Amino acid sequence: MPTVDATPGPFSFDTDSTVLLVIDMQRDFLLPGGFGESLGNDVSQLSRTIEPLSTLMAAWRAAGLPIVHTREGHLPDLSDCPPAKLARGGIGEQGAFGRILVRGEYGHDIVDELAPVDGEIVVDKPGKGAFYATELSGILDKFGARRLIVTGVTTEVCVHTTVREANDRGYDCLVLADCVGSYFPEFQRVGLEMIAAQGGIFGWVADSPTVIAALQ
Ligand code: C5J
Repeated sequence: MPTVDATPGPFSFDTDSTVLLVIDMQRDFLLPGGFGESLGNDVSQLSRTIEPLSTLMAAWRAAGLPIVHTREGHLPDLSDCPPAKLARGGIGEQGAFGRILVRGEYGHDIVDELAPVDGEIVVDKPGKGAFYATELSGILDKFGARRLIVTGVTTEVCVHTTVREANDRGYDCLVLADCVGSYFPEFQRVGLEMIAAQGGIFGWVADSPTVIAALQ
């Protein structure tokens, strides 16, 4: 069984029950000119994850293992947008890459470098967590998943919300520090520490090269 040197301790995973989850690697969060940058954020803090994640995805695909992607966004009429999120503004407004976080718009889709390949599942989610109002649980059941390798953005928002709930649902989650990103370096550091604190209160943390090495 592949084993990764992780914090707070080794993380072992069966290749037939582990899914690579890629959270919200969307143009509007990652690209200069997108929604994230329009809020004053430094998108380079997120885009640094693209290269290591692309390398990991290639190794994961070469091993024949499943990848599930998520995208945060809404129906064009915004009827699925949680009211508090809608009230804060931005969602559905015209941005540089189309209507912000609306399905079908250019900015809502995944960056070119990490585009899903044929057969990979993309879960559209209206909330921060990937389980809320989505079919993710059933998809993971079909894969027989018990463990998740978690990547994507942003560390303290959609990654944290998803990993916390996944942990409650019984999945062991390994979060890859070089493949998750926050606009705020302090949130990145503390967000990762929070996952693995107290003996791994809701997960494990490692870097992607250790996972790739474990797959060899
Ligand atoms: C945010 C996300 N940060 N994918 N979304 O609004 O983390």
